[in-house]
Amino acid sequence: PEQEGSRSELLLAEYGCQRATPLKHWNEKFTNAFEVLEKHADLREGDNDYSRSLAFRRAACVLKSLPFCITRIEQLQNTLNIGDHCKRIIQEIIEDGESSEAQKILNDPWFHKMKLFTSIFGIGPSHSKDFIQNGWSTIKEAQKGYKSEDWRVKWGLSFHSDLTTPVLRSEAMYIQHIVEKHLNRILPGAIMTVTGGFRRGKETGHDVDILISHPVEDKINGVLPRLINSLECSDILLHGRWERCTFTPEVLYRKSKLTQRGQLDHFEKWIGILKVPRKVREQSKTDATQDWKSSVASKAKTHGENTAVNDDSDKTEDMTLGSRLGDEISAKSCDNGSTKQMSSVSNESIKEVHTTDSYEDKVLKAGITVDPYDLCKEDHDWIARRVDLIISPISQYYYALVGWTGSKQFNRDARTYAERKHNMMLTSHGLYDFTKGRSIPASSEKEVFDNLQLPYYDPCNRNC
Ligand code: DGT
Ligand code: MG
Repeated sequence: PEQEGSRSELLLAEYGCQRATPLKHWNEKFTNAFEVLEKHADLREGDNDYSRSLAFRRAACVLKSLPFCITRIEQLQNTLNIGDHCKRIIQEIIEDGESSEAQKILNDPWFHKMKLFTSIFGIGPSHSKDFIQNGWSTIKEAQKGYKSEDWRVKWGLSFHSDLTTPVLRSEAMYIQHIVEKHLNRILPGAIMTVTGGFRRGKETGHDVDILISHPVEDKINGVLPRLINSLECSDILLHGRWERCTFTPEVLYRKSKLTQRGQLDHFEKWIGILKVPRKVREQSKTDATQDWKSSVASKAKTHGENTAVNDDSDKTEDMTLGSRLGDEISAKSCDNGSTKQMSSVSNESIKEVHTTDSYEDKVLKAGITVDPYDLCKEDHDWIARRVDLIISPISQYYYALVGWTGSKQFNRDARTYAERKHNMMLTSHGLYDFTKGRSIPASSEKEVFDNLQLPYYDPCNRNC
């Protein structure tokens, strides 16, 4: 597509939440370098000092929202958030095609080891540094040498390969489809949305984030343990942890420090690991590519256009594909009686075992007997996938939807913007106006933006 406004010098708004930031943009050669620098600063400093990594992220965020490719540094003279250091890096990339500082990091074995170890679910920079101190440089060495009682680390180490293989959109849709079927049986009329990167248009992700609610305020109470129990009985659940809701009204106006990893919320949630049949992945790759190719080809033919920067023609294909595969696989597994092996998702095959235990007791016990270290040695026709299920009452749902859609930087900027510009506090639970001394409700995502006096940007333009 034509680059717009390449001749004009843009005065960009100060905060990322005030600008449209698409996934695909014009300045990848710069933002790729900034991503390396940001990651490096993040791994070095951790939560001690994230000002350096944030400076790179903010600069990248500005470049992502420019509707043209930077060719002269003067084009950035009116932009905020790009400091002298970042400008020097941009200048070097304009002249030499790459950043020597980013290249130096990419040639540093420490950086690669840190990236590898922090890719283990449950392992952060400080443990990774210990691993390197021990002289380890491979996952095998960490698996052999590190014993942890933390369930995330046990699963993260045993299923490292599965959990670091990017989740495809079709797999996310498959998981959505299954959770939806179980949920609808337990609570008809419940609403759920796949949020996170997939909602912003990403084709792959590291997990699947699902936000669940019900149009009637209190109806969602008590649903999550039943949902987990139902998934557990259908043998698609590997392991996870259920967290109770810790929300109190003070959460809405009690100021808490934003950390690098974001602000933790107080929703009831389940953080865990589900199985997805490998078939979903294998078939989707070929089918989705075919569907995508033919859809793009026919589009180009009829409209005489090429792929737009934000083309989402493949998403619908993959969504239907995910659900179709979900149904096909469940039908097959019921046919041949192998319901135990495959995720059984047809309504008839959803089993919920009622016992004298409370659902909470059942959920707390669920999966404890499975040892991931033994399980990972067997051959499987499934792949382990990280899933977050978040429960929100409808009164907080649209704030939760914005928060759980992200990106993290969009959230950070929106929260700082709310505080500095309007003396308000934005969280995933709501928006509190300190001047008026009350919280402001929202009954749509658009209303969240209106309440913040922000232009509405759809999720695919929140990729700061
Ligand atoms: P991915 O999964 O690698 O494609 O990336 P995202 O963007 O889906 O990131 P993820 O899955 O870590 O989180 C999804 C969004 O939800 C992210 O924009 C920030 C938000 N989020 C994550 N964890 C929390 C949390 O504990 N509390 C709140 N309020 N938001 C969170
Ligand atoms: Mg995610």
